[in-house]
Amino acid sequence: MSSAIESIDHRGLPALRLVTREGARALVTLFGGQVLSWVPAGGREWLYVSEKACFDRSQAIRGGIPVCFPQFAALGPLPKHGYARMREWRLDEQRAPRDFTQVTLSLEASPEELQRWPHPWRAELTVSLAGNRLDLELEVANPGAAALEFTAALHTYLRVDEVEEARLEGLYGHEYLDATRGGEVRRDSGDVLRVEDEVDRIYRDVTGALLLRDGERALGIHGENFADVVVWNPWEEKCAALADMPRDGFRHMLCVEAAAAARPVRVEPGEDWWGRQTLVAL
Ligand code: TA6
Repeated sequence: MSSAIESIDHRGLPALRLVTREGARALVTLFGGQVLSWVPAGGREWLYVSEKACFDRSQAIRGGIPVCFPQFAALGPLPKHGYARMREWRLDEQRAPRDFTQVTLSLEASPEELQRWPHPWRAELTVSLAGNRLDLELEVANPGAAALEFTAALHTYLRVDEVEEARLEGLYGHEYLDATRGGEVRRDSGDVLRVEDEVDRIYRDVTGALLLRDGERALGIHGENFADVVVWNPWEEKCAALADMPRDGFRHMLCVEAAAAARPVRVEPGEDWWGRQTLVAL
């Protein structure tokens, strides 16, 4: 098999199927610029998509890797998690040389969005698939005349067999804002993060790599230029309140997000910024 990119229809949405020579696969929808599936070569699916996710563009797709931009969560005046996850991205470039496949999508502020939030921006998302590795790079340019300030996240829904058995390593000792306690600042005790209740945290200034253990498999997670890591699991009650999640959905997902949330990113006129999340199946 050689590396390839195929344009397909996925549940009524235009999408791209990426494959590599070694057998890694990924699926990206143009709606949301959203990676919905990633199977590393010789491995199993690492992304969670809810079986009740909606694909009719009336709401964001629950799962995969939504792009939250130009606002993370409700940290500003825009709709929750910004505009990008509800917009149709454009395919700008695709490459499938021998050992990897890569697509670049782009999006810019619409006239209606500019009326509500008068800060022009242009975003590019590059998805690169190779062997056991998936890279997402978000680049944001400021074509305007004033500084652009935004928050953002790659809101990665990871699939786990049973979340109570999963272990997330690498956040020990980091301070976090606990959204389940009104944003209270707390610090981790314990060497691994276990999810046994609702978790909604912004870990600040995380520079090292994280390791997620899920049964016999493990995933390396690394962010660059995204200062924060958000960890989210809605747990039983909040999951039941989400119409696009099955009741036991929270047991099979854990969001580990590369984010710029605690402090906005500032981009001067004519400048740009990039941030990346890398997932490596081990
Ligand atoms: O990233 C965590 C978070 O901001 C949570 O507070 C939770 O609400 C989640 O995102 C999902 O948001 P959504 O709008 O997709 O339901």
